[in-house]
Amino acid sequence: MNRKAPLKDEDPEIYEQIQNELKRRREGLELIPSENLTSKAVLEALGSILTDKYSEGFPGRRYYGGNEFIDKIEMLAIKRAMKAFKVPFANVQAYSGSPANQAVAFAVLKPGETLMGPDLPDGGHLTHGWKANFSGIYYKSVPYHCRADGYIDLEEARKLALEHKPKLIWTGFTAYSREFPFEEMAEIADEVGAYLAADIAHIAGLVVAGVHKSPAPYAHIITTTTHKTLRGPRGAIIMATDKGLSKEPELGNKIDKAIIPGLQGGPHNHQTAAIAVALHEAMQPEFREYAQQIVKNCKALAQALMENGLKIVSGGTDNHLMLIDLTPHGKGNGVFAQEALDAAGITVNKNTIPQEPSSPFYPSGIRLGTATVTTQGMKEREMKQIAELMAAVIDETRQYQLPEKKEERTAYIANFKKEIQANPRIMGTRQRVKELCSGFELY
Ligand code: DSN
Repeated sequence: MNRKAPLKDEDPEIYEQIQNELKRRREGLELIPSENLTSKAVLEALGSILTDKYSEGFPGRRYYGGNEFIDKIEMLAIKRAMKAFKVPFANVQAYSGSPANQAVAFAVLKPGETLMGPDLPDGGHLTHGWKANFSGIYYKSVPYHCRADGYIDLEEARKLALEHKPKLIWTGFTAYSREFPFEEMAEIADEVGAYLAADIAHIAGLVVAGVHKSPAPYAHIITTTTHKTLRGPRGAIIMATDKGLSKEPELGNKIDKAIIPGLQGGPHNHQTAAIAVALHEAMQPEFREYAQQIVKNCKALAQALMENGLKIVSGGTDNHLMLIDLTPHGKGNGVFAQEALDAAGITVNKNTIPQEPSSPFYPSGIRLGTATVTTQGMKEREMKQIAELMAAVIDETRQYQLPEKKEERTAYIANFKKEIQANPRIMGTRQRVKELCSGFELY
């Protein structure tokens, strides 16, 4: 072992797989809406010596010595978060989005109390109350849904809130392509005296850039990851708004305490520094243009996909993502579309659609977004090309239908994958994807 050797000499096996991943990204289109490409500066902070330091506690009150500079870094991250999201309190220590949401529940609920959140198959997150998650096990969870047209069923949400009187209501989705109705959800939360927590993980970059309405005037608490449209490292921020602090002046302290000693130990200081860098970048004028282009690209892609005969949930998008409803091809066909697109070098994820007729593991839709390709510099012209490439690939999956009998599915899908690899139209598309990507730099 040589502690000073570069990775490629010290651990060639890991180095090789990183190079393979880089090649995969260079030759393909990354359309997963929760991913992005961080800047060199973010990567530099993330790969820095800060990873070595222990600093349990908060700036000015740590359990370890030697935190003079760590304190400055964390304060910069906190101040930038407060400025970017226009809030009076921010905690930047949650390791990622799920722990952030867990900390919110821990801060404002006692075990067994009631929370209400968007149901997972309708675009909610595991931590919004899903039955197999801590949020649905340790708390009484009341899920609300989307209507068949893809929009949130606010009438149902209000009815459920009045009936169950939740103490915490989540708004915010991982697979919702329309503007989040913060104002309407706040009316419901206020009517029953609940905390309203807005999980803006997906749209955070759009909110900072002013391209999506901010939840700050409406919610009491805001959580976000930092690696989606915000284009930072993996990580999270928990914020309390003015409205939140007037409901509960101790809300910030409660959130801090939920993080440590409640749930976590030492913060990841390299991650905190990289979050600070990403927030600095997100407040530059170029980032606003970037966020505007994400949405323009997404609308152009949705329109072109519909012109190519595909069905988009809710008939379009207001943000960075959309869902393709594949039920016209068959129930549970998301798995075929994801695999075939993967074979063609187009990365998306299979996803449930509102009122899903199949299951989360074999869903009937795919989810895609434009944050990454926009970072690469692609515009509306490329979105039209991507739509044509995707439609050609999805067309090749029409002949496949998910077997009704569960025990037949694994073999059927294995055979489908084999046939896809030998499909000339899909392999031809793979070549065209590679050519398209060669004109756009990743890093
Ligand atoms: N896994 C994230 C997403 O893809 O949206 C949510 O946590």
